[in-house]
Amino acid sequence: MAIRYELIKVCKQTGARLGKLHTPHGVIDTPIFMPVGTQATVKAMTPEELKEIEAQIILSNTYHLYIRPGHDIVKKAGGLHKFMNWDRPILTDSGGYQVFSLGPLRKIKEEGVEFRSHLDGSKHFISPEKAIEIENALGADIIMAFDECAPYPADREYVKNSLERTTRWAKRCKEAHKNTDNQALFGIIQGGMYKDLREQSAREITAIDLPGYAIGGLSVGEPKPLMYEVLDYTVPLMPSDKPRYLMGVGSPDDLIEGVLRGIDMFDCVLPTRIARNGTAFTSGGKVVVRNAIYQEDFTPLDPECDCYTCRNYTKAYLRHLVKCNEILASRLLTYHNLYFLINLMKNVRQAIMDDRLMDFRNEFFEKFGYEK
Ligand code: PRF
Ligand code: ZN
Repeated sequence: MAIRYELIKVCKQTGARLGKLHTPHGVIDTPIFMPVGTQATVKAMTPEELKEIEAQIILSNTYHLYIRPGHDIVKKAGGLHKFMNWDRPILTDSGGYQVFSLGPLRKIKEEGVEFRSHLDGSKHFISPEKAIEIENALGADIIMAFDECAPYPADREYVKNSLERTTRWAKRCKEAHKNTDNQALFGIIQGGMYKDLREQSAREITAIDLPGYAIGGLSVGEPKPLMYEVLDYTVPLMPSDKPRYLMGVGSPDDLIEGVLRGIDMFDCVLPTRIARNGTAFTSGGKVVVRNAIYQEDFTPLDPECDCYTCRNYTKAYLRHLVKCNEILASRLLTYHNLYFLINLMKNVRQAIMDDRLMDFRNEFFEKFGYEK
């Protein structure tokens, strides 16, 4: 077994879980937020900086690394960890989601997905077996099954077919995955926004014995209350002795709402992406740094934040960098946003330890400016 989930305690106020995930590259505290490093780099951050902000695990993408530089090259480099100089845990997403996002560039068949590269239009085919072959070559600690994420909205018939195919593909992934001692394969539950289909998918996917399970197909444009409702009835169908991962979710409110419902792992491009367009998460809510009101604001981005950016720079300076399109703006804002979410999760874990996660949620929402 590549990984082991250790349940530390359950919050008496909410039922949220505090745990540890033991992996070949170290132990992860859960609930955890995983920064996204799509192309074997968390954009604008060195691995040393990621360690400074106490990132414990990062996510990378099978599709992108397959297209460029090619998984054979990464394998020759000694695997993804060595290639990118990151010695802590890595999770690779299977490429299912990325390939499906290509829209007209792809064709779904029972055997797999035919698509054209977003770079040069060249033709490729990824099957569940191929996805696992690529993920085995990359060598991440946790690898995701090749799934299909239905769009939102989608009709029942479409979602049912797609979730049933996802089940068949998950079985093929398990069959193809040989490196089980070093890499843990997670299954992905689909089923769109339909209760009975989520139940069917959860039943089918968790019947395949795997070291962890994820919920896919959420945060695809549906209203937040609908996502929370799907979590309300899906998470209880997942085994409590294994990690539960909510894919592609990472706004501060969604992280807290997800943990409240029993989720242990999250990833999202949101903090790094909005940093690069000049937006910061702060304890008082989102700050659009470019805004003219910060022209002469010589206070830190977030007075309550202890990160390198907030200890050393003012909003006026950051605004100047953003307006000039300076690389440092991206670096400093990415550093802060990731620090903010990692610190938020640290506080969430402490609140679970102290049996006060609901109080923490309410205080956080009040300050951040979310509606209760
Ligand atoms: N499947 C996979 N990766 C994903 C998703 C999914 O459904 C999502 C959905 N938000 C994000 N990333 N394989
Ligand atoms: Zn900061």
